[in-house]
Amino acid sequence: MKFDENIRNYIYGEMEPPISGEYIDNYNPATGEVYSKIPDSDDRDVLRAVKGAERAFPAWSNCGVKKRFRILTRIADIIEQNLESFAKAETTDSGKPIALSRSIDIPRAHSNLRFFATAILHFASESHYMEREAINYTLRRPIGTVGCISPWNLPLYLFTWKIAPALASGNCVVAKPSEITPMTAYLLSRACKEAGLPAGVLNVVHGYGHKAGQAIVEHPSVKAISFTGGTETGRKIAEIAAPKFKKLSLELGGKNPNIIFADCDFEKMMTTTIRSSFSNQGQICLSGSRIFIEKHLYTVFRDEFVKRVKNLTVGNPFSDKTDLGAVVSSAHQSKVLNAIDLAREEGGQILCGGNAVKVPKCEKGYFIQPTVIEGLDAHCRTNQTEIFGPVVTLIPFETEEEVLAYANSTEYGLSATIWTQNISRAQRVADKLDAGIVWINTWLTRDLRTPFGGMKNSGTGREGGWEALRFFTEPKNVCIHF
Ligand code: TXE
Repeated sequence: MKFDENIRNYIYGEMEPPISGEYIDNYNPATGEVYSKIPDSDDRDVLRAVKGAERAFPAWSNCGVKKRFRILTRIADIIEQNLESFAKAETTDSGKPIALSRSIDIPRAHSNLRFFATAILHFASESHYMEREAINYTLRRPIGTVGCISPWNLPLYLFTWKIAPALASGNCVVAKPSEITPMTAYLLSRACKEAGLPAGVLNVVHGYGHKAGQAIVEHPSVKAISFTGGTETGRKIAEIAAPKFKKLSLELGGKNPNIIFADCDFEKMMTTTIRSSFSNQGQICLSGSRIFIEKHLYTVFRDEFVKRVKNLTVGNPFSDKTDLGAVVSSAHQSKVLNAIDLAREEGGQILCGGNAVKVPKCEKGYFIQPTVIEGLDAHCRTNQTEIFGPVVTLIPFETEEEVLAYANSTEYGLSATIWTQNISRAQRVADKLDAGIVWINTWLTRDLRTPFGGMKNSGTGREGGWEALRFFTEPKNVCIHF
């Protein structure tokens, strides 16, 4: 599959230019150069996509789960067979190391499709028996046309995480990937054509969030929105969707605590904490950006952690030696560097990193050194705001109560990690954390059946497993009197 070409929308089974005829530059973040063009779509393209979805819905929602299973599995096979092209496209578009695209992003994309293709074969609804009087059974039918809007940090991974359950449960989808990383969603639309997905079942409209994205949210025929992205964007989407009574699933930002007790398995904790801090340049909503360390381990932890972070290689994303590639855009690089400046102003000491990096042959790319900061209060802005880059802070603590108060002090509540060999303490702390996902002695171990999402300003609703299939279906109770 070729990926270095101009992108088209995928509407009612056809690859189409935007009605405006306008395009957005698509940058390679490692070189700072424009390498393709993205349709600058608007409400007219969205309208065509919604009409296409509405035409396709009666047949798709009634074709039977086996047919949907077969087609979604075929799309998964095509992605898997073209893993290398998809991985190259993902790395070129996002700046992430190629090893990550090959081993995580693209395999997870075909797993998402297979997971929900098979899940729908097993999906069942409930019945409620009223002794000798009546029986209720719950029908779960697809909603109709639904909107899926995804971000740039895990482009195809999160795009498929939304569209797979939506399609498997019989909906037709109008989807928009991030305008910053649209290429693999475009390749996916070509894979859908090849796999024989009927026209209009999936429509991919490219373009800006405030234009194409907002038009999807506003359209009265789009009955549910599944969104992953920034908390402010989530708020805007909720403001538009709530008065129209649309179903909403919002997966937003995080400022996740990584809580390290002195009795942890030190080596396992250390290697995992390097990953949870800097994988994907720290641009993962589940990254453990606030590291809390029990006081009498603090110095040992800090010295070893900083030593290992200094050994990480920031480099060309296509090199196998690279640990951290480029951050996703010039604007995002400035945002992260400004956050590091704020940490300095707030009195933080930069133990390593703190600056942009010039990478040979990628001099115009958007690279940042992995950055470790200490000496900041848990309540300062640096420790309360999502940075979404290769930046972590270290904070010592003495008691469980103290660290729980720090951990729960932000507006977010997405995930948390606990490191301890004490099983009672692990469960006590897990129980009291305000987080939708808690990992004990691990990070990012994912079972696709589990509920995924956050508390507080990290979002509403849960994705994954039955939760996603329930979100994308409308329950109807039928009561039969004896
Ligand atoms: O994301 P946006 P941004 C966080 C992270 C980052 C910040 C901002 O802190 O620095 O959010 O990132 C579409 N109506 N996360 O601004 O804008 C947009 O086109 C409808 C956390 O780049 O939220 C894209 O497809 N759609 C996060 C998607 O929303 C709109 C991942 C996400 O972009 C829209 C990414 C609108 N009005 C950033 N405005 C996570 N939870 O993993 C934008 N969009």
